[in-house]
Order: sequence, then structure tokens, then C-alpha cells
Amino acid sequence: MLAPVKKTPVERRLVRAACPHDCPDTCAMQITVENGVAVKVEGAKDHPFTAGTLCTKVAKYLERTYSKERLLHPLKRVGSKGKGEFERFSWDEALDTIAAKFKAIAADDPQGILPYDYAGTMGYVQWHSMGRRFFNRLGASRLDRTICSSAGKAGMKITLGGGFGMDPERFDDAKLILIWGSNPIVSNLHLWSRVQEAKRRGAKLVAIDPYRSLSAEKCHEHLALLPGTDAALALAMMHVIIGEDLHDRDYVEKYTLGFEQLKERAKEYPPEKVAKITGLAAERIVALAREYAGTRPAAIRLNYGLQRHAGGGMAVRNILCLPALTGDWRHPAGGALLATSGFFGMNDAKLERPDLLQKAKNPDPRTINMAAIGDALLEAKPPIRALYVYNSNPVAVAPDSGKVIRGFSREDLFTVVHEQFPTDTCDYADIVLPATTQLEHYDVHTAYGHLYVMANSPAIEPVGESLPNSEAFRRLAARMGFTEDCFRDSDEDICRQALESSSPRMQGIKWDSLKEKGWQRLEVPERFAPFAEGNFGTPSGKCEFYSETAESMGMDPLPTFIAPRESAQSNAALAKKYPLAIISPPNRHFLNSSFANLPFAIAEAGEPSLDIHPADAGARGIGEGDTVRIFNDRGSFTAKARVGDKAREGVVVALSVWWKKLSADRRNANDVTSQSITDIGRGATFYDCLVEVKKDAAG
Ligand SMILES: Nc1nc2c(c(=O)[nH]1)N[C@H]1C(S)=C(S)[C@@H](COP(=O)(O)OP(=O)(O)OC[C@H]3O[C@@H](n4cnc5c(=O)[nH]c(N)nc54)[C@H](O)[C@@H]3O)O[C@H]1N2
Ligand SMILES: Nc1nc2c(c(=O)[nH]1)N[C@H]1C(S)=C(S)[C@@H](COP(=O)(O)OP(=O)(O)OC[C@H]3O[C@@H](n4cnc5c(=O)[nH]c(N)nc54)[C@H](O)[C@@H]3O)O[C@H]1N2
Ligand SMILES: [Mo]
Repeated sequence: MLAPVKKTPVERRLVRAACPHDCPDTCAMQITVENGVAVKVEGAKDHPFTAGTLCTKVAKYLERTYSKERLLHPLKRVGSKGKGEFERFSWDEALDTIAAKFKAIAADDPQGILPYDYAGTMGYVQWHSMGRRFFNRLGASRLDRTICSSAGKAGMKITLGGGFGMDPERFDDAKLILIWGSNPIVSNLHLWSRVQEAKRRGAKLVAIDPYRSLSAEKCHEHLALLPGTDAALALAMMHVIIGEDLHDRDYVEKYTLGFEQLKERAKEYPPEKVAKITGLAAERIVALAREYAGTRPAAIRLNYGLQRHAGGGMAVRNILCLPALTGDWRHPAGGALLATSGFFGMNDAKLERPDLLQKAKNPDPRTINMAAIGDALLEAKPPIRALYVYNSNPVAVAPDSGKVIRGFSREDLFTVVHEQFPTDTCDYADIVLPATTQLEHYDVHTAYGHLYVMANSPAIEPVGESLPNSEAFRRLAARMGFTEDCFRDSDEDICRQALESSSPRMQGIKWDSLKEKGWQRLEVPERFAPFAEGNFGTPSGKCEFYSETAESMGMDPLPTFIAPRESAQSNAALAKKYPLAIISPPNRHFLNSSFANLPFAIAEAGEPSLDIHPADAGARGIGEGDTVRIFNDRGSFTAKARVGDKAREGVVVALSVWWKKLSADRRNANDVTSQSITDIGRGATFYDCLVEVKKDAAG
């Protein structure tokens, strides 16, 4: 008789993880692993902000990790650039080739080499350490990481003294919430739960957004202003608040600087004048100002969307002045929130080792602005001869794609792309390296939308031959002959170093216990009101309405309005030719260009679309569902028209960021966006862009 088949026991483990994506929520995740295979990804129930839910994208993270689209081994290019024709080769051959190339360029001038990386993962191990060490030691050109938030950060710094704001967990106690240039249902889901709770408790929600976004739709009121005019709206609110003596005199006197000058400045922005700038009725501006001044606590959620314009830094600065006028900062549930990043304090010097530059051939290499990578690749002197791209997909996400692609197509440019997926950027690589996902490596994270430090432990072995970014740089450093100990640190060593912080808020946070628990709150009070008694991070310690720092940067020391570069107000001739302002904010089902190749996300997102107002569509003979061509002097792309009143008149909206090669015309919204930069912070100006739209005859 045959022996009965023995059932293999299932070895089941629960692993603590952190969502790596560029999103304010940085969720705590719990991964279930059975016999070495991840079988379930959930939001951690015990994490106060994640509270057991993940967004629709990351809830399907297993489909991403185990996707058949994953890059599984190194590839070398065999076809022409852009074609995406590759042949498999080994890691050793790949790294030897890269090291030989980098050595040859470095012998001449290491500035010919440029890293290009952004927040594909926000982890300190996989983004802020080994790569930075490597390129510092090499003396490569430095990358100015400006593609997303640098204008807003500069605006926060001038006004508040750093990346500080109210605790997102306190929004549920606010009585009035301004959702200002922010779309939390899409890009900040867990804050939206708090906002919903506030609504249940009777709070009023007001959206300020040129687009009736999913979030704006659910607010009590929606003010659809013209893009890039928020700074003027904030000034008009100040005009009313100060003019009608509605400000908190005690708070202003004790904790702000430059009120008298601000009062004069605000006089220059009466609601009637600002109505013309913003396209809002003057009465609505007045009503908003009165309601805001009359409701305590009031909370403002502004987000990075509104700073992607010529005056983006100033817009953030102006909005952040409002809660100091009303004294909202006194309350844990009052104030404003752009980011909480400044409350953390990872040990950047230890992670990035800027001191290694001293060993490089040129200890002070030039800086290249990532928001203008197209121009840099085509025009920088000395030329960029090698690019090492990781955690980013510039061919799809960087502005002015025509130039970006011409740059990436240069035959004399040597390009390495370390990626999880065969992106648009991979198609232009000489060498593609396969990267692990968050389930396959260690990391430690902070957040820009809550106050917890987060740990990520690997749940599974690397898929295929993929390697973490840290390991690729470790191996490359060895081949370059870099002997410093820091190039032998393990990923967990780096997690420990990240937490060797001088910040008093991080003293109790150590890697071994953090890894165990998965997350730990900064040492701040439960009901945290950071500026209740001043204590701003500015030179004066006050909220600086008047800023000498701004003045020293060549800016207006007071809040002012800087018009969009591409608008009827600042360039009438351009506006005549290209009368529509286009914005291209995130699609709910994508995370920038991440997920935009995965069937489940594409099925939800549909196809590239353009929201257009009936008046603008009618004037152009465009009907619902027509294929339209969106164009300006920089380029063009096509999309399906959705005619309706979601986009205000004069504004069209192309939810983004689609992969070019998966779109019918192999283009996307960045074919029309510009490389011009913001007033401060040298940031990208994706939403400062004029176009014309035509029904596509070919479509
Ligand atoms: N699902 C999803 N989540 C994401 C992302 C994603 O791609 N998908 N991206 C992540 C990243 S990298 C970031 S930086 C954040 C971005 O998060 P948000 O800043 O919220 O992103 P946006 O959608 O760019 O902007 C929010 C809203 O601002 C509006 N807006 C555009 N221009 C203006 C303006 O001039 N004034 C005003 N008042 N409103 C304006 C847009 O219509 C949009 O509804 O989200 C993160 N979260
Ligand atoms: N038109 C338009 N353009 C935009 C925006 C917009 O709103 N409209 N938003 C802008 C903003 S806010 C941002 S932040 C940028 C974002 O632009 P990017 O930072 O380029 O973000 P993603 O498009 O998500 O691409 C990140 C890539 O990193 C890869 N990746 C993830 N984890 C790892 C890892 O561990 N190792 C390696 N090697 N790779 C990894 C992913 O597979 C993905 O392809 O885009 C900007 N571009
Ligand atoms: Mo971003």
C-alpha cells in the first residue's frame, strides 16, 4: 500500500513594511508571507494614520511585485536609442562596463557624469545614502532635486522657518477646512478620512482649485480660480481680514514680524482687483475671507499642486501667512499643512557623506537642475557624457519631452537606468539594471504628511536577478576602487545611521525597536500645536510677514503676487495664440508614472483624457469623446475630450502621468509643459502652460 501523501506545513510570517511611494501618507503595511511567497498586503491596523487601509493602487502591490512586466536581469542595448531593443547580460559584465566608462570620463572630468534620481522610493537606504555617497566620492555633477516640491519648501522656509505644518491627525477637530490646491482623495487619502470626520462633526469644507477634482466635488463650496493666481487670492483675504480688523491682534503682536508693512501691502490687493486676476467674483472672495477669519479653528490643506507655477514659492508663502493673522496656530486643529518633513531630522551627513567630495578630483562640482534636464543634456558645458538614472522615469515625467528625448537620444551619451519596469526611460538606456521592490529590501522612511518614522523589512527574496539600489552602488564602488568603509555598510547599518539624529524629537527612536514595531511617532505631544507660542524656525523666531531672508535672495520681502509666466496677464501675445491653460495633475490610479503600465491601473484609468469646458469645446467644434490634439510651440499630444464643467472655462485638464510608449501617439502631457522654473526653489512649473486644442482630424 502507498503511504498517504504528507501535507507540507505552511510556514506563515507577518512582515512590517512601509509604502515607499512619493505620497504624503507613507502607509504602514503588513505583508503576509507563506513559504517564501508574499500572499497578502494590508494597511497596518495599529498605525494611527494608515488605520488599516491602503489606497487602491498599493492594495494591489503584490500585482506590482510579481508582475510579469518586471525587469529580471541586466540588459544591454542592441537597437538604436529609443527602440527598447536589448539583450540579456550578467551583472558582472554590466557593472564592469559601467565602471570602465565612469573611470574614463572621471579621468577627464567627473562632472561629465550625472545621477538622475527622484522619489520612486522615498526610503533613506534606497534613495538618500549609497548613491549619494558614490557620486560624492566620484565628484560627479550634483543634481538639484526640484521636480516636485522645492518652490513650496522655499516658501515655507521663508515664512515659517522650515517644512513645518499642523499635525494631519488633528484635522478632524477643525471647524473650517480649506482644501487649497490639493486633491486628497487622489493624493492624500488618509488625510481625507480626517476631513470627512470633521465634516461629520459639522465642519465646512471649501475647495480652491481650477478643477472640480474628486475632492472638490465633495466639498460644500468650490472656488474655481485660474491656475497660478492663489497668491493674489491670499492677499485679497489679508486685505479683508486686516481691513475689517478681524485678525488676532495678540497673536500678531507676539509672534509675527512685519505686520505694519503687510497691512500696507494688502491694501494693494482689494477683492475687486483680485477678482480680475483670479476669475472669481469679488463677493465670494470677501465671503471666504470673513468666514475664514470668523471660524476657529480653521485648517488649510495646501499641497504641491499649486506651486507648479512661476510664482509657486510666493503662493505658498502667502497662504502660510493666513493662520498667523487669525491666530489659528494656537490650536492643534488650526493652521496650515503643506508638509511635515521638517519635524524629522535624519542624519543626512552620515547618510550622504558630502565630506567624500574632498577626495574627488573637483570638490565643488557644478549643479544641474533636474527640472530642465532636456536643456542640460543638449546644452550643458562641459557636456553631460554619462547619466545614471534610478528611482525616476524622466522621459515620461520631466517637462518639455521633445528636448528631453532629443537629449536622451544623443549617441555620445552613456545612460544607465536602474529600474523595476521597462519604462520610457529604459528605452534610451545603454544598460538597464533590474531593481528590487519594497517587498525585497530594507528601508527606513520619514513622511511628509504625518509624524511617524517607518521601518520596512524585506518580506521575500529579490525577484529574478534584481538588486536594491544600495547593493548596485556597493558593487560599483568596489569596482571603482572606492575603499572607504561607508561603501561596505549593510542596509541595516544605514537604517541605524539614519536614526543617529540630533533632533530632540527623534531621541527615542532606534532601529531595532522600530523594525519590530514598524513605526514610531516623533516625540511630540498628542495634541501638537507647534506654533501656539511662536517658536517658528525663522531667524526672528516669528512668522515672518516681512522676510529679510527673502530680500537677501533678491525677492520681495513681503507677500506679493507673481503672475504665471504663461497667461494673458503676463504674455498677451502668447495667450492669443494659445488661449487655454493646461494643468496635468495626478490620475488617481497612477503614482506619477508608476503603476501606469500595470493592467489593473490602466483598466481603472481608461485612456489619456482632456477635461474641457463646454464653452471652450463648443468654440472649437469639439464633442464628447472626440480625439483632440493639444499643442503649443514646444510640442503636442493627443487625448480623448471629456466635455463638462469639471474644468473651469479657459482651463483644460489632462490627468497624468501616462507612459508615452503605451499611448496611441507615444506622447503625453509633458510634450507641452515647460522647463522654466519657479520664483524661488528653482522648481518645475508643470501647471504654468498655455496651449491650443483642436479636434484631431486623424483621430
Ligand atoms: N494617486 C496619486 N497620488 C499621488 C500622486 C500621484 O501621482 N497619484 N503623486 C504624489 C506626488 S509626487 C505629489 S507631489 C503629491 C501631489 O499632490 P497634490 O499637490 O494634491 O497634487 P496635484 O494633483 O498636483 O494638485 C492638487 C490639486 O491642485 C490643483 N491645482 C493645479 N494648479 C493649481 C493652482 O494654480 N491653484 C490651485 N489652487 N490649485 C491648483 C489641481 O487641479 C489638483 O486638483 O501627490 C502624491 N500622491
Ligand atoms: N505633467 C506632469 N508631470 C509631472 C507631474 C505632474 O503632475 N504632471 N508631477 C511631477 C512630480 S510631483 C513628481 S514628484 C515627478 C515624479 O517623477 P518620478 O520621480 O520619475 O516618479 P515616477 O514616475 O513614479 O517614477 C519612479 C520610477 O522609479 C522606479 N522605482 C521605484 N522604486 C525603485 C527602487 O527601489 N529602485 C529603482 N532603481 N527604481 C525604483 C519606478 O519603477 C518608477 O519607474 O513627476 C513630475 N511630473
Ligand atoms: Mo511630487
